[in-house]
Amino acid sequence: MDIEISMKIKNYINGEYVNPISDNWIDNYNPSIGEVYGQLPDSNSQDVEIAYKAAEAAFRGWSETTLDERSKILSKIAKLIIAKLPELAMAEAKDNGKPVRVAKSIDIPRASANFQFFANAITQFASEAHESVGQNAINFTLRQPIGVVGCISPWNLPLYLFTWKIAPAIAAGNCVVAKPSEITPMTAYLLGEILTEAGLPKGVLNIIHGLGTTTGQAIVEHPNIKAISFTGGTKTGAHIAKVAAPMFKKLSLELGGKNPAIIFSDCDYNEMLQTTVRSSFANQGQICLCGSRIFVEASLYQKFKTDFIAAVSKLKVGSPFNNNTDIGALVSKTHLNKVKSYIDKAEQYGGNVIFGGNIVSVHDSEDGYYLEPTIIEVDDNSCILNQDEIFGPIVTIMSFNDENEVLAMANDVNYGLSATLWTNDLKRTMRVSKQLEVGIVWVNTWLLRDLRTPFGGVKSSGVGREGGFEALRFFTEPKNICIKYN
Ligand code: TXE
Repeated sequence: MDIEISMKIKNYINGEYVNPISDNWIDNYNPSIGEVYGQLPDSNSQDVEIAYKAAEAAFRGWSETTLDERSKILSKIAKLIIAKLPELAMAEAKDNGKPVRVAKSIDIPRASANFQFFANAITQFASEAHESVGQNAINFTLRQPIGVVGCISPWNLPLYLFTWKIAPAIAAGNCVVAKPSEITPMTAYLLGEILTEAGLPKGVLNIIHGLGTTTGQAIVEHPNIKAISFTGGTKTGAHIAKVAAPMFKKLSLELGGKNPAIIFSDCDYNEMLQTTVRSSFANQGQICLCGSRIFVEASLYQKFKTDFIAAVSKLKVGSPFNNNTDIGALVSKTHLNKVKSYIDKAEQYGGNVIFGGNIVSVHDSEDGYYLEPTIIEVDDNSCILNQDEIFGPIVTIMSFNDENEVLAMANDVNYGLSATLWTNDLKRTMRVSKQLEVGIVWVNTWLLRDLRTPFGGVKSSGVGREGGFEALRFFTEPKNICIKYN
């Protein structure tokens, strides 16, 4: 695994690394220094067709491979990811700008866990039988793999989210044409050699690189790719839904979030404070689950404001390769500009920047895309700062007076992915959790993940659920078989 050289990433099709047909390439940036360090294929619909054909040819064999054999191969992939953890973590940090410490402790272990989890889950996945009593018939449900499916993933948690889709897809017996984000293609590229080493049959998983509007679009438009699992922006998700709907494709869309963190004065204060710093700024705030709207009960508000600023001021912005760094580089110059534009217009949008807000110049990495963690005080939840998904190291804080008021504000947004609730009142926990319009509620914690649970959102945060058997249900087609027996 050589990631040091300036290199050309290749597509991984039918178990081989290949150049794009057009021989067109896209520059790949290292956001921590703002420089091009390699290139990736600018694949087109011909490349997608070749990948599709390889997947189609592999499908019968793979779908008939025993669960035990599939499970063993997935486990082997999981082990090889761990064996190559240091190189993969370095590659992720270089490609994405995230602290290598975070890639080592979160991204890469989770990519491995995704394969290990579905290696186990597929051996436990079962379907239902219904005896039609009095009619001498038994119905049972076959859950068959769909065929060739498409998986498209974003740049914020590159290998973590890429594998979150492809592991259940192949565990369930499908073959895959997958596209990582063109902004962070490196670890998906490196996965190719792991798949080969693990003995995954050729064609089962094909990894194509390129732009969303060409490569991604070609996957979504392909008439025989029958299901699309997508994680990314809400606008892109809406576009994909529009393209896929007339072809009646199965769709799973995990989109943006604008998640409330609701803090009641009876919470465990220190734990809440520590976790809220993390839920605000982990991964430079570039996680769809980050709590970007913080609502604090009025009686606690001033204390929280003071302590939160003090805690955030201790976060170190710096090179992803420095072990003390808490906040690395944002993923791209375009993204940095987008995030910064909200800070520049904060006042016009009804906010007051009370901490941070500036671009940071990091020694020896002056052209990298660094931004201070930023806290903006607002007093109206309907302001743009509380309505748009900014997806960077920015949070807003505001106070509330009672439960009904905060519930109304938490729900008054287009998104509905997750919410965090801080309270020790059990009755309130249940009342509020039931009324929050989201797919996930964390109470007195954040981003505590059990891979068996349904994962996804409502409203503009998406359609469908990933995780556990939900993912295996998505990647299979149920067929009812009714047998009359007399
Ligand atoms: O994502 P895109 P972008 C949010 C975040 C961010 C915004 C835009 O707010 O600022 O989305 O980010 C592929 N057909 N999230 O523009 O474009 C693309 O190549 C098929 C939230 O970078 O949605 C990439 O592989 N595919 C999010 C993937 O879609 C297409 C994580 C995601 O990129 C396509 C990232 C098309 N027409 C951004 N156009 C989350 N939910 O975690 C693009 N793609």
